[in-house]
Amino acid sequence: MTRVSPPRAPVLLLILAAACTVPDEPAPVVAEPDTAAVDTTEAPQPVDSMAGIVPSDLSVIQLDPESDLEVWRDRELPEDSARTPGPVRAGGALSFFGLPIAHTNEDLIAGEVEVAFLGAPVDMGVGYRGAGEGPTALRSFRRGGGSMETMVRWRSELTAVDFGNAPIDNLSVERSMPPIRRMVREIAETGAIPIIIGGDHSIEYPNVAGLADVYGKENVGVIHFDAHFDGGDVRNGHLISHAQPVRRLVDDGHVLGQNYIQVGLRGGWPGEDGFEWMRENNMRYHTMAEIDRDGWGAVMTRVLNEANDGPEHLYISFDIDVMDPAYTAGTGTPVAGGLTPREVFPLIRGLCAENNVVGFDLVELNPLLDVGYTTVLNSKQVVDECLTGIAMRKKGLGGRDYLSPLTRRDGRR
Ligand SMILES: [Mn+2]
Repeated sequence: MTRVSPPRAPVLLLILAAACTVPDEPAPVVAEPDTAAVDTTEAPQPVDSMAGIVPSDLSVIQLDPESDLEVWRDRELPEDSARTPGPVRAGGALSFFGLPIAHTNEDLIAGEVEVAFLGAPVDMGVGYRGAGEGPTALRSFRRGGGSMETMVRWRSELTAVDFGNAPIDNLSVERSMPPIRRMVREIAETGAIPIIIGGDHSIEYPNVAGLADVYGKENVGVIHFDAHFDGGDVRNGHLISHAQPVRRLVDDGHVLGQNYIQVGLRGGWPGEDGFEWMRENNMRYHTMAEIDRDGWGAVMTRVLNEANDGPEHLYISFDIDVMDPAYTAGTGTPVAGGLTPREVFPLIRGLCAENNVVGFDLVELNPLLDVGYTTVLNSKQVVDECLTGIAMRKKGLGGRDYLSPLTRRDGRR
């Protein structure tokens, strides 16, 4: 095909003419404004503090209403209609724990899948790049999945798959929420447990809302591990970010406040307003101050008992920054003075062993900041412990204190 070139000669002539101009004419004199001539009879104009910074009629640039906003409508799915539905072996492709890959909910159903991993690579909600790389970093662990403590190997007990990533909008946290919610709902509708790997904490909102779509509003309780309370109010017009999922879930009625349990809060946020909002909504929380005063054992027992005292379905949201930065440098908003792996792992295992866990997320893992790979390692282990707990429950070994007789000292007798 012949491309027709636009005529260029007049443009070249103009450039040449400009370059050949001899600057011998005097510069035009700019008249000084005559202050005496200002018309003072004119009505005073309203003060606009943003004048000169942004045009007052375009302070927010809207999305193009003519464009197709359903960017997530179609995931890239295999078009092989002859393929028999069911999970496909990863065959060396990176997948969570090297698990088989499922593309469609038909695959989940045909494979009688019990646990489906979903990557949700959102990092606009933290305002800093890197958390979006969390799913890829965790997929770099192709093995794992054993527990000396319980002698339960969840990979043998549970049918688990990697369901791929949610198709998010890399330019908008708001528009990334619906596809995640839809995919979580798709997984839960088959009866499988979604394990969502973030991504920043904004994804907790579509995760829990998607489960509430399936199990009913107020029918899911949440245990939220985090250094931060994430119940932030509207900010610059934004109703969702990694600081706001709890506010959204409670305000939108997906979770009843009394069924929302926070663990590990510390540092400077929230102030009095945030704590008063949590109290108004009858939320339960366990700060690091409480843990320091009463000891981890006592608080861990409280959390386990409170998890039993709620709806039939339990969701766990695990922000890796609940752990001390000594173990988790690779996260966007670290706060000193957090939990240790020794405190976290048995509690996660016990919660998942004792309760009907219908979903779990691991968020705020930022591998780009992960000095020494420790955050990826600890993130992987948190997920591992939950799956061990789920497998224990399936085997009837449920119990917060269960240890294999082989691992206990008295087991030698
Ligand atoms: Mn968080």
